[in-house]
Amino acid sequence: MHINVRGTRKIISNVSSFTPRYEFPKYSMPLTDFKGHQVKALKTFEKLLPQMNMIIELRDIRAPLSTRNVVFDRIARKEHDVMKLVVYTRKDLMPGNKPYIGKLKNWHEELGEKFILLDCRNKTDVRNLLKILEWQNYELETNGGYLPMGYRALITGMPNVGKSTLINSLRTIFHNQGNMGRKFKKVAKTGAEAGVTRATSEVIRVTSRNTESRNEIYLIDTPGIGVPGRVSDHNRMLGLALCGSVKNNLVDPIFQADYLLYLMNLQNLNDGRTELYPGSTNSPTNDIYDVLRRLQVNKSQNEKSTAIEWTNKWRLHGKGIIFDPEVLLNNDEFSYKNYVNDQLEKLGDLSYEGLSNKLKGNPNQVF
Ligand SMILES: Nc1nc2c(ncn2[C@@H]2O[C@H](COP(=O)(O)OP(=O)(O)OP(=O)(O)O)[C@@H](O)[C@H]2O)c(=O)[nH]1
Ligand SMILES: [Mg+2]
Repeated sequence: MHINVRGTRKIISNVSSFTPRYEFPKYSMPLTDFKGHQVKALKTFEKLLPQMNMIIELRDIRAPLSTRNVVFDRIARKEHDVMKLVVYTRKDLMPGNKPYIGKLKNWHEELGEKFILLDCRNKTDVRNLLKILEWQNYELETNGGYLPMGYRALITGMPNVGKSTLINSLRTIFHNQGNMGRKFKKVAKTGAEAGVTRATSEVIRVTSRNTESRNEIYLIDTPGIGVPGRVSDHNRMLGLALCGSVKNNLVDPIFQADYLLYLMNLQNLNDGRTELYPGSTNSPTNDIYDVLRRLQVNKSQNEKSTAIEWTNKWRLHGKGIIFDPEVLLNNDEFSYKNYVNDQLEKLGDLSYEGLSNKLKGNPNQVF
């Protein structure tokens, strides 16, 4: 692997002797958080897909590779007519650098995938998504006529990426247009940890018939689907823990904090001006215990509680951090298409019986 570190010395001139780690150790941890209710949801998806006009797959903009689940590609493979749109969530926490978005554009062009970015809680962003759905609906209606079951979109994605929040926001727009009377309440339960939605929802209406369209638009909320162990690895598990896509108590908080430090030091190669942790620009370190000491505000805090507080802060509000080292390493040989094909190959055939049987043994085993 060739790692391009051009310009490093110039950017961090005052700490020219510091070299970040280019690899992260493989600490002992479970490599998956795949659950029984997710197998059930996958079976439901297969049944629902023929009725769908669009699949919307949500991914976290801070971890575009780790939150890309090839299980969804496998399921959609037979449904060539269903349009797919990738929605990167947490735009509000996105690194503010243009090259990053340029990289994403190139990646998605390689695969012919369409994507948009949004903050699921932001009305303007969510309205823009609604406009896309309305446009697709209009196109279908003009070409094929009336859809008796309405225009239907399945909202999918890994756990905690914002699926239910997005549906609630779309529903709020619908409500504010005066379509739902006074008794409006959130339709989908949301929460800051993985696995809040446990079952596939009934259809949720987000537009009404109007002069332009007779087809109403419906969404279906789904439980987040994790990756089976065979398409996971240590780095991915740590990245998913940092964005909240697996239960965060599954991975030791010190490992998570150390991984965050590893990523921050790599990120500083590209932009050494941001103080990502105390002393990251003037006295960077690869020693997590050193960082935890710098973060401790009083003596009553121990290393573990400091690590939990620090990683939680970045998971929920940390702006500008990227959780996938492949994005930060500037490896000239990295190809998104090859990455996805490699994941599909590792996944092999999706046998629900196989997945269910293995889950009966040990929920966190590698399979
Ligand atoms: N900063 C930020 N937070 C978001 C965004 N979208 C969702 N969240 C937060 O992320 C957390 C998870 O949101 P949910 O909507 O419950 O996620 P989900 O994908 O439905 O999760 P599961 O049902 O567990 O699969 C909540 O605390 C939301 O407030 C976003 O665009 N930006
Ligand atoms: Mg949900």
